[in-house]
This record gives sequence, structure tokens and C-alpha cells, in this order.
Amino acid sequence: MPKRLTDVEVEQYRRDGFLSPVRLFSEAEASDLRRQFEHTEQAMGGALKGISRTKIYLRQPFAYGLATHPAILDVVEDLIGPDIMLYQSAAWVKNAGEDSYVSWHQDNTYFGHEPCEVLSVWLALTPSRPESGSVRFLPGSHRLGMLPVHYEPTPDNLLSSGQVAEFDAGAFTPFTCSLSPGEASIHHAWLVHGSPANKGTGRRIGVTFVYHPPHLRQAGAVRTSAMVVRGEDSYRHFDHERPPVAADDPETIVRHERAAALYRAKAQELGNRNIGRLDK
Ligand SMILES: O=C(O)CCC(=O)C(=O)O
Repeated sequence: MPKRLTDVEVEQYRRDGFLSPVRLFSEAEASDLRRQFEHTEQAMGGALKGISRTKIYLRQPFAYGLATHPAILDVVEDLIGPDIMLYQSAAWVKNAGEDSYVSWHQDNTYFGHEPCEVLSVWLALTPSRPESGSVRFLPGSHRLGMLPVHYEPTPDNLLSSGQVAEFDAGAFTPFTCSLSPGEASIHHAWLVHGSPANKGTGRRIGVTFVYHPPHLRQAGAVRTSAMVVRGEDSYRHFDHERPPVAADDPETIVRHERAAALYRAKAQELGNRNIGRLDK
């Protein structure tokens, strides 16, 4: 029995590789989350860069609280089961008038989780509309597994790798998300997705959290870490992460840096040779 989603939605996720929109928070809650996000940006010196875009839930109590919120985890549980690990988080900010875009890609290319029972929750903190560069999905493409890639690490591509997944464009009709603040889309880590530039008038801000069940393994030799956020991990395929104490707590900072370094080492090992490209 699903906790939050309907059986039809669960079936739709399995078939299409995504759900959108899913209401997770009210507009008022989302407005408060945006305030906290922008406060975090200011506290960290402006736009989030470098490892601040990686596993930020290990550094910022605000992000940890959001990543472990029952409104999110109940939906995740419906899709991947009661034992849940948190692997990654990212902030996707496109300011109005910027040319930033995201090339068509598959997330699991650089996570390397096997089997790929991995999903991302993309939570809108502002409106995310077609004109503001909302995310586009290729329905059903998750069933293709890993596709060949080439690289276009242009200055405006928000992906450090510049990954471009190669697929038969004629075989898919893209689905364009349209999200209000507090709504989310959820996508499978093999689903091909990307997004164009923000041609709207306001900021487009989304935060993503990546979850998987504990039994998965990873391609490659680097052992990474993840956090048990619900249920238990009886497999121990990942080192366990601990919640942040405070953003300026020295041990919290060191733990975040170590986990982000392992995350990056894995991505590099799996072919993302440009991992530090957007750090400055
Ligand atoms: O926010 C975007 O435009 C792209 C997001 C994305 O690629 C992701 O969540 O994996």
C-alpha cells in the first residue's frame, strides 16, 4: 500500500521514469524554504559553487532538515521501499537573462549505482515554467540503461562534465515540467533529461535530493558514502554519513569535505574528467 502516491502514480513512474508535478509543500512553506536557501547562498558568499553544490545536507542543517522531511521521504518510500539512503544533493539556479542550460544527460552515468534503483526529487522553490527553463524529460528513456555520451563543456552548461547523452531524437516526445513553488518532479537516474535557458523574468531555483535503497553497489573502485535517512542498512556497501551539527562546526565542515571528495572521485573514475570545472 503506497503511503502518499496512488498505485496509478507508482505504475506511471515505473513506465515513464518520472512523475510531475507532485505537491510536497504548500506555497507558504516553499516561500520560507526559498528564504532559507537564499540566506544560505548569502552566508556562503553568493551563488553556491564547488563542493557547496555537492552533498550540502552534510554542511547545512537547513538542507539536512529538508532532505529528511517526511513529506519527501513518504513519496520516496512509495517508489524505492522503506530503507532509504541519501546520496547527493544539488542546487539548480538559473537567473533571469542568463544563458545557463543543462544538456541532455543521465544522472547515473557518474553515480554508477548498480542496479540503478535511484531517483532524484527536484523541488521547486520558485515557479519553474517552460519559459523559465524548466526541466524536460524523455518519457521511458530510463528503460534504455546507460547511453553513449559525448561532451560539450561549454561555459553555460550547468553540468560540470558537459555530458550529452546520445539517443534517437525521433523516438521521444519530450515532457516539459511546469512546477509551482512547493511542487516537485521525481525522476529515475537513467531518465534522459535537460533544460534550456531561463527566458522569464525571475530566478528559477530548484533543489534536488538523490535517494536509493541500501542494497545497491557501485561501479568502479572508489568507495563513497551515503546517509541512512529511513529504515536500516544491513548491507554496508556505502560508508555512513552523519548529520551536520552546525554550518560553522569544524568537524561538520571536515566531514562534508571528505564526503564530497569521495563523491567527486567516483564521478571522475566513471568518466567526468571536468568535475572541478565550475568551481570558480
Ligand atoms: O535543474 C535543471 O535544469 C536540471 C536538473 C538536473 O539535471 C537534475 O536534477 O539532475
